[in-house]
This record gives sequence, structure tokens and C-alpha cells, in this order.
Amino acid sequence: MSQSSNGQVPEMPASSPGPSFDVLVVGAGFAGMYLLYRLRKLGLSARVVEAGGGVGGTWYWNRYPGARCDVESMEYSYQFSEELQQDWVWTERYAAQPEILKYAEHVAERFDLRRDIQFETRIESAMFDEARGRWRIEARTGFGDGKADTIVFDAKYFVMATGCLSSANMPAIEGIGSFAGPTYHTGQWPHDGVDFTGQKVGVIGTGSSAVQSIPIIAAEANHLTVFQRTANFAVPAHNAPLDPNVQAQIKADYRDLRERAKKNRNGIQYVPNDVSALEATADERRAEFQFRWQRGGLSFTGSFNDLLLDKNANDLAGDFVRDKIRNIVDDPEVAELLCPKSVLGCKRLCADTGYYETYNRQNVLLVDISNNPISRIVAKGIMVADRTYEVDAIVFATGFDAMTGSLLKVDIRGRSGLSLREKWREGPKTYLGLAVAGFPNFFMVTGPGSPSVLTNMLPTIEQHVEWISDLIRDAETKNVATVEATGEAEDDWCAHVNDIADETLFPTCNSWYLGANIPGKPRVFMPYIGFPQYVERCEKIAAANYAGFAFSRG
Ligand code: NA7
Repeated sequence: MSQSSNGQVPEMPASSPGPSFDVLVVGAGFAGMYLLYRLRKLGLSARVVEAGGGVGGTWYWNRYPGARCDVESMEYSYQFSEELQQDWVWTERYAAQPEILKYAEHVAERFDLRRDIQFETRIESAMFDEARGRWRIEARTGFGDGKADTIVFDAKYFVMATGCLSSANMPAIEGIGSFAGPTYHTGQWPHDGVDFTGQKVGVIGTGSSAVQSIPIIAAEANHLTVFQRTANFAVPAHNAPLDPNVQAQIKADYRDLRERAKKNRNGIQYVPNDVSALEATADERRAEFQFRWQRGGLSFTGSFNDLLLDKNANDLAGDFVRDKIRNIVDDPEVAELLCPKSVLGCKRLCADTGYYETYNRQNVLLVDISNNPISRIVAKGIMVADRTYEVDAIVFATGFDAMTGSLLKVDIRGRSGLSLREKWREGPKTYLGLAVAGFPNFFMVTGPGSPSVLTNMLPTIEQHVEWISDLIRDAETKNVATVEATGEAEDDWCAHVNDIADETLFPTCNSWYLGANIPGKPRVFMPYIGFPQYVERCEKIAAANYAGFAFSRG
């Protein structure tokens, strides 16, 4: 078994570990916070280690203008505490980043979580010590103020709750360092905000983060140039203040809403139309698309049951949106550039507020870089072929090394020094997206192979956290030394994830679901399609004494 890049099995460092816990959790986003809450209830000692200066995970970092959840507030929230979901009052249909961060902070206060969270500390490596049956986890702290220090943690269980979209993708464009002005990445936005008043701004990218931020930057800046490599589908969010009566009605029977949501493929409450787009008449199709467009949000993909299964059905939905774009955008050439050629929903569908309308502004220029990539960045701006677009500031809305980026940033080593980076060289391999063969007592929340990014993350996180903590409780009750996925269970699961994806149109485009946005990343469809089926499978596995896991008594 080759265990490191140079083929050597690394030695377990001799130094004795420092603080010792039953469970070490990485990340204080919604997953890490809830896991801490559950572990405490089990009477286990736990420490959460977080690189940021506060809780909230993705909502701590993604502070770009217009950052907003594309799942409705009443659903993008915890349901484990009835009191919490009754007490918290959301102000908008889709909560903006500051409100979600406030909610995360409220949860941390309410359940007194902070005392077990260590902030501004970054986990760098984790090694399973077979002789002791425990993890040795190394962290760096003080990286912000230059007084770097290393801490070594010792824990029986090691859980990565690092999120799917937290490792920013900064493209390697020549000359970035020579740019005279400031550069920003949407996923690492300055906490004090940025004032673009009077400036010429360049935005690179047209995914969700760009679609949300472009209208706001355009309204503030003197001039905005958008560099578009791939036109993306966006449907209106129709965000609005949340009607207190609607909120009260939902709260009167919150459980009902949550249960209905869990029955849908993406864990979001909406009524999917169980009719084929190809069997509906042109009038029926138009009425259904129009109804969903008018209602707003991601349930547009639920207009018909075959949109993500049949390219001809999908084209009908795509044509509807393209017509809308042509209607909204005044300049026909710009409208054509904005019309996506790809499969609707194959890349993450965006929910927008005035995105297409922004291109009718006199101070906005769209530059198509689909055939002519950005050649380099120079002191004054961004070059495409031999033309320089002068800008004072550049916004990289270029996304993330999604799903595996944050996991692989940490040098994680299981049995015999087996490296996760090495094991996943050809693409991630997991059992249920939660565990990895060869890595005992190691779990991931919303790892590759779980539904995660194709669902409402909050209920998905809760399901994972409950399942992982139940498994740990079971192992502890039975005095188990190690629990780990078997290679056979892992192989079967990976094949199953792929089989399901192959029945759909998802693998047909260059999305981050496939790792296609990162040069050199293996092309493997990572999320599991189907939240209800996933939950059912997890429950069956638990009921069968955690079939597919091997337990040792040390
Ligand atoms: P996305 O959806 O990955 O979008 C990134 C955008 O940046 C996308 O338009 C990319 O074009 C573009 N991009 C990436 N690299 C380059 C380079 N080198 N040159 C030009 N353009 C580039 O990230 P977001 O942050 O918007 O959204 C991520 C998720 O967060 C979102 O799906 C929601 O779930 C929340 P491409 O399409 O790859 O051609």
C-alpha cells in the first residue's frame, strides 16, 4: 500500500499529544455547531476547531454584496429544536447573508456552544495512530497576527464538518500579481465591506455569486465589466419581506412543512409536477413554466418530471427561459450572449434579483470570453486577446474547489499512513458520503457521495449529524475501539451514486458537481441524487447494525 507522495509510510511523530477529546470536529458552520450540540447530549467531550473568527461557516466568509440563500428562510433553518424554530423570526422570503450569520450566532449563544469552539485555528493534518486507536491532529493558530503556533490534539473520533463550498477557486491567470488595484474573491469578502462608488470594476464569472452581486455592484460602481465564460440559467427569486401571517401559519404546523420537504428529491418543500414536458401540450407547458417563473425560485426545475432526465424536455424549459432573457434585455446581441446553451439545472440554477435587467444599464459591459479566455491581467486591467479592459478593482466570482477542496486541504492519513489525497487521486470514494474505508473513526458531514449540494443543506446536515452521532453512541455503548467503512461497501456505494447520476442529464455539463471547474481535478459526479432515497438507505443500514461498517474491539 503506497501511503505518501514519496511512497514512504510516514512515522507517527514521537511528541506527546496535547488536549485530548472524545471527538474533534473541524468547522463551526451549521454542521459543526449541531454536531457539538449532539455530542454534548451524549456526554462526550468535544472540541470544534474553526479557521474563521466566528461561527457560520460559508455565511461567515461569503459576505459579497447581495449574498443571499436561494432556499427560503423558513426552510433554511434548523428543525432539531422546536423552541428555536418557533422563536426565531425571519424577515425576508430568502434571507440575506447578515441575517443568516445573525441566526448562526444566535444558535451559538442559545446553546452555549462557543466555550467548546476554538476559533482562528486551522487544522493542517490528521493522522490515525493505529497503536493507540486515536487520531493525532495538528493545527496552526495565530496565523492572523504572525505569532504562529502549533497545537496537537488527540481524539478518538475525527469529523470534518468543513462544508462543500468553502475552498475558494482563484484561477491561475497570468499577471494577477501585477494588477495595480485591489482584487476580491466573493467567497473571501472583506468583513468591513467594499465601497465601489466611482470605480471601474471587473467581475470574472457568472455563477450564483456573480448573479447575486452584479446588480448591486453595477448600481454602485461608475462602470462594470462582466467577463462571462459560460452563460448560466437564472430564474427570478422574487424575494420580498416575509409576511408575518405566512410565518405564523407555517409555525403553527412547522412539522408538516418539514415532512413534506423531506419527501422531495432536494429536501425542499414545493409541489413537483409529475407530468412529462414532452407529453404536455404547448399551452400547458407555457402555463406551467410561467406559473413557476412567477412564483420564483429553484422549484422551476420541478415544472415537469423529465427536465433533468431527457434533453428534449430540458430544451423546452431552456427555450422558455431564453425567451424571457430576450424579452428583458434590450440589446439583442447582449441578450444572445446571455442565453445559456447548456442544460438547464445541470449547473446549479441561479435565483436572481434584477440580474438580466442589469445589462440594460449604460454603465455595464458584457465581455464574452467563451472562445477567447482572459489572456492576462496587467496593471491597469484585464486583457482578452490583445484588448485591455481598464478596471480599478477586480472581483473573482470564480467559485470553489467544491466538495473535496476543504477535505483535501488537510493532510488526512488513515491506517498505515494511507493518505486521503492519494486514495482520492482518481476521485473521491466514500461510503454514504460519510465515511472512508481505511480511515477508522473518521466521518465527514455532507461529504462527496451524499446528497448535500443538491438539497437544502440544513436538513441534510441535521440528518448526517444525527446519523453520525447515533453511530458513535452505538460504538461507545458497545465499547468499540474502531468503526470504519468496509472497502466493499464503499465500492458498492460509489457505483450506486454513479448509476443514479448516469440516468440523468447531470453528468453532461462542465459543472463543479463533476469537478470540471478545477483544472486537473478528476471528473467524477460527486453528489448523490435523491434525498428521500438516501435517508431511507441510511436508516436501513443503521437498523442492520450498521451494515457496511467493520467494528473492532481493540
Ligand atoms: P460557480 O457557480 O462555480 O461560478 C463560478 C463562475 O466563475 C462561473 O461562471 C465560471 O465559469 C467562472 N470561472 C471560473 N474560473 C474562471 C476563469 N478562469 N475564467 C473565467 N471565468 C471563470 O461559483 P459561485 O460562487 O457563483 O457559486 C457556487 C455555489 O454557491 C452556487 O452554486 C450556490 O450553490 C452557492 P464556467 O461556468 O466554469 O465556465
